[in-house]
Amino acid sequence: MHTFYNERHALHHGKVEMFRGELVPCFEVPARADYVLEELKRRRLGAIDTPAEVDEAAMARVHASRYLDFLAGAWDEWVALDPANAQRDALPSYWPIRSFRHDVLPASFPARMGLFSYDAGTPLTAGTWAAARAGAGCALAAASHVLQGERAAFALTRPPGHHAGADFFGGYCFLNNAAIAAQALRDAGVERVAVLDIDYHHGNGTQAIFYGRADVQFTSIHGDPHTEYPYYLGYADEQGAGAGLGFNRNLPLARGTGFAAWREALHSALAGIATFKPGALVVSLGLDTFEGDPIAGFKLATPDYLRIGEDLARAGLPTVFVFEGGYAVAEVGVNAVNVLEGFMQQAA
Ligand code: OKP
Ligand code: ZN
Repeated sequence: MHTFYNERHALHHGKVEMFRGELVPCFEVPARADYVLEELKRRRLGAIDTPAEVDEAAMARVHASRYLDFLAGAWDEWVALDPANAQRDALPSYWPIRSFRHDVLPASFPARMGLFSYDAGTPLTAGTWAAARAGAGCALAAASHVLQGERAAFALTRPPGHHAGADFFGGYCFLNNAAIAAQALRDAGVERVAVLDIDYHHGNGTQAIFYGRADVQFTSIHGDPHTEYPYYLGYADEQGAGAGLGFNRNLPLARGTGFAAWREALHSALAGIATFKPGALVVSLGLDTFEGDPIAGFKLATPDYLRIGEDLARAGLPTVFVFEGGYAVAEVGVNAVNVLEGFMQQAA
């Protein structure tokens, strides 16, 4: 399987995230991608390419222009507030919840940080924009590769993307790589695209982007939002709206769920995807379902990821894998590559 990777991911390196009243070291670190890359090479999974510049127009098919403009200038605005900010990550402190206006773009940078975000755990750094754009470029290149007739491709992206909405960041995510890939597949003529999100956390951004649409079906297996991040979305009764009604499916599972029950949910998800008869599948590939993950609660073991890859291959669809979460850093490479290798062996 072909991998698309850009070393610019490492330009996004947050120092701290707000957690329970204190600033703690970031879980989403560059080493995550390094471990996956090393494992891909060690197991000779296939060619590893770095795409050329990202197609801005493809990003703008998913994200609002005022949000992209904000991201492009955010670091410079942060440093302009105080030169000493160059040594600090930018984190939001204010959010316009119910009863506040969202149409006015405040001149204040901190106010705009809050307008375009939903948590204090997602630091914006000097290299965030460059890294996120490079990641989106990898997702687009993987989609192109599949459009050219390849069975599958892998976008090794970070920061992750599935929590990012059309105009907001959060959950370590800035640009929604999976949504950008799905939209590119649609724009290239694939009539129906399925997105399957198997990260531990509900892909609230991806869901929101496609919630009103019947041409992109979103399915997610994740920790029950009653207790798990992102808390405010990901419930089973969210089935889509308007034309999109019936094209959104959430399969929340209790914290502590092991592989047998998780795999039943996967089979149910794949059955629903088959009914949709998509022309392509985008997998938001989070590995934080692993039993050793420091911020998640399922109990999948390393060999289980081979089975997941095999099950995904049995869907028989052209498949774009997009890397999302997974914070047991030393194990994330083996677990990710197990999915890809299981897929390849079953697809062969
Ligand atoms: C991103 B992805 C830990 C609290 C959780 C947000 C989790 C974002 C996960 N300090 N903070 O879905 O893997
Ligand atoms: Zn996650």
